[in-house]
Amino acid sequence: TRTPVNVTVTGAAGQIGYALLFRIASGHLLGPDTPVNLRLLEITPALKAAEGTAMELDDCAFPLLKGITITDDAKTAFDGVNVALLVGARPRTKGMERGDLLEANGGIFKPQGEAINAGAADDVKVLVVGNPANTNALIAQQHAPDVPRERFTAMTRLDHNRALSQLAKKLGVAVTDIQNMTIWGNHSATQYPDLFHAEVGGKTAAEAVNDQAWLENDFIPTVAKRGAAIIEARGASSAASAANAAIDHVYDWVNGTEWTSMAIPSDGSYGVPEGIISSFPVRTSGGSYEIIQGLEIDEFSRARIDASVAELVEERDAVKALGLI
Ligand code: NAX
Repeated sequence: TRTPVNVTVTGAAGQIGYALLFRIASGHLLGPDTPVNLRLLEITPALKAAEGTAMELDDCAFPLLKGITITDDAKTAFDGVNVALLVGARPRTKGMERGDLLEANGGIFKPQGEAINAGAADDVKVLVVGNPANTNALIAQQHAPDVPRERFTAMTRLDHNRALSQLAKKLGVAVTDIQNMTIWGNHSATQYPDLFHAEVGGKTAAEAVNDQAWLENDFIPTVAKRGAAIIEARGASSAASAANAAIDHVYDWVNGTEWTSMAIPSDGSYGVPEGIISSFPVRTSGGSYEIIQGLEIDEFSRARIDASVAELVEERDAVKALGLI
């Protein structure tokens, strides 16, 4: 029997947490042969709700679930952690300036980065879901100097999956008929879902669609603003689909895939300034990832990537000015 993997979920009592924990415990995060210990980190007032979720996890009698710890102490939550899913964050509320938002999140992701630095297992992998995800990941990373920097990633997999689904609908094909989808840049409205390298039936997706107006005026904004459309329709933000994307992100990172999208610390590839956490096309294998190199970037894609990267540079400069990194 294998040693259980320690998986920490922050914001465990939130709506993504509720959609995520049961899938982790049933084996969808790491596969059907890997037992897990769950660590639920919440703020003190939400501990009771987290206990309620833990009661339901017990009631599932999941064969792979070996233990549950519930805590409001980051040190306890991240002690020995192998997979850290940082979901809890401070949402933007009415009248809040960007500086306030970044500062509030700095107050969450700085101590969590420090706790990961202090206690995480050598093989720790971190996925930041809580928004602004890319910059929150950067803050946590900067406070965990002993952890290899590439272990800090942020989630653009939901955007990636949204792009697959929108394209499949447009072309009347299955999502499995599409290869090599990429989201570039920030998980925000400036993100760039790229159809010039995605492939369908031996053509690029852009060729298969053959409709630049749709690509520019329909596809890109639909993917980029899908979160707002979900809120409008559901009266609450994406939860199950976000949890599903987090599962996909970690599963593929651990188990390997030929091509997916992950926001990762830039090594300078494709003109993205080194150090910022930006989404790239990646290949994963043996628990690590590499940026897919050698793609030709035309003028249209260049401008879109540059715009999203410029936003990330601004966010980085803002958290630097606030003394958060
Ligand atoms: P909820 O408000 O339902 O849950 C958040 C939970 O985090 C709450 O239970 C809160 O008590 C907890 N929390 C706050 N501060 C904490 C701290 N310091 N330590 C531990 N827990 C803390 O939000 P939910 O809908 O679950 O969304 C969570 C985050 O995901 C938000 O920041 C949201 O913006 C972000 N999203 C990111 C997406 C992505 O693709 N990267 C998509 C979905 C989602 O919008």
